Amino acid sequence: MSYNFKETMNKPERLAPGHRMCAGCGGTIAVRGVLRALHEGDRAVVGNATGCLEVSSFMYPYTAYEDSYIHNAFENAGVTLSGVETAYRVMKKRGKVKEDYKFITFGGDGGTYDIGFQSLSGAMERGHDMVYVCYDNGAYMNTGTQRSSATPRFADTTTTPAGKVSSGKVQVRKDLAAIMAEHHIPYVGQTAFTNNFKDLHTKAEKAIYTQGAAFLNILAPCPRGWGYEPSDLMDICRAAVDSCYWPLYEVVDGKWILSYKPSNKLPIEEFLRPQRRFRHLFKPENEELIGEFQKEVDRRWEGLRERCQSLRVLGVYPHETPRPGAFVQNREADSMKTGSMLWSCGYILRFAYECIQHIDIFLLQAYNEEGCFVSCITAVKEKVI
Ligand SMILES: Cc1ncc(C[n+]2csc(CCOP(=O)(O)OP(=O)(O)O)c2C)c(N)n1
Ligand code: SF4
Ligand SMILES: [Mg+2]
Repeated sequence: MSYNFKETMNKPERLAPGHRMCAGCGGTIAVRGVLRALHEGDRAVVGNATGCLEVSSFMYPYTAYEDSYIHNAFENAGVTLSGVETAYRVMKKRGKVKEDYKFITFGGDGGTYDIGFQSLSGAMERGHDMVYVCYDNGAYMNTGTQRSSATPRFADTTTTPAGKVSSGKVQVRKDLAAIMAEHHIPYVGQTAFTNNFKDLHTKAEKAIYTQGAAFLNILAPCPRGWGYEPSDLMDICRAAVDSCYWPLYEVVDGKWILSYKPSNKLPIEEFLRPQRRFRHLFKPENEELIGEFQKEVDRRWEGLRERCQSLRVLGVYPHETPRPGAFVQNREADSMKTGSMLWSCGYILRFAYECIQHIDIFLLQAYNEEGCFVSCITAVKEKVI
């Protein structure tokens, strides 16, 4: 379904106001965004590992959740919801539950990358019909910004203080979305708050409505721990994505798909400079550390692009999911537009095959990421040449 910002934002809130998260907290925005992707009328059971989100949105007997909610320890957020989902399936089979439910667990990066990793891994591997959502603010924020395995290298945290003897965290961050993709589950998505929340909404909807286990990793900036003005949230997210520090991608049934390629890749300084946790990197004696940060970002970005192996197809369709009927109706208007979409080779061939059922000749030129012509696909009726 196409994305309508106004309609989406006007949906009734399932995380009610009145909770105690900080103003401008990325965690809350992530949760509201995911719950908004539930179709109206659908019920959900929400699980939540301990962390800022849990202590601030669920203080027994008060709750900010409109849906059923289970507070979990760090260690068992994944497994708790997998157990509930199993019980639900059994009760449904026996006719004891009539309604349809969705199962969504939220965890911070500390609770997900580190302490709850084993129960998350198990739940995903067993293939429960649930979504695990990590809101990644890159540290144990609730207890005072201690480093986690999601904390980026060189970040100043209370357990990796930058100063005379240290330049902040020593290690690079773990790539949890990639690790989850290696579980070969049906859906993995990595997203952030950009483009009017379209990427977040689309991926959350896919994750919730994909049958089987799904994992979402959401960049959730924390103004307190990162050290920036809450009003800069969207700029920080944009810089994270446009510098390729936080690439937007998904892995659908094992197929890696890049959701967005910046036309003008920003230097990493644009992401680092507005944040107090990286302030020390801008001292003259630390200049080379920014270069090291950049190298790591570039290395990972190249690796991701290789995994996605997508072709850029010029000539964009106004619809998110190309439909042959629409192609026929809009082909003239489309050919006037410029832009790009990233499609895999298999998808293009399938698309060509579908189109040719409706039109006589299908002609498509494919370009690689550098804009070089790669190949031309011509299809005449039911033959793809
Ligand atoms: C096993 C265990 N260790 C430590 C704690 C203390 N504790 C509560 S919240 C928290 C930080 C959670 O960090 P994260 O999961 O990243 O969520 P955030 O607070 O950043 O949103 C910690 C360490 C705990 N509750 N349980
Ligand atoms: S400390 Fe950070 S993560 Fe925690 S509620 Fe405040 S802004 Fe959100
Ligand atoms: Mg955290």
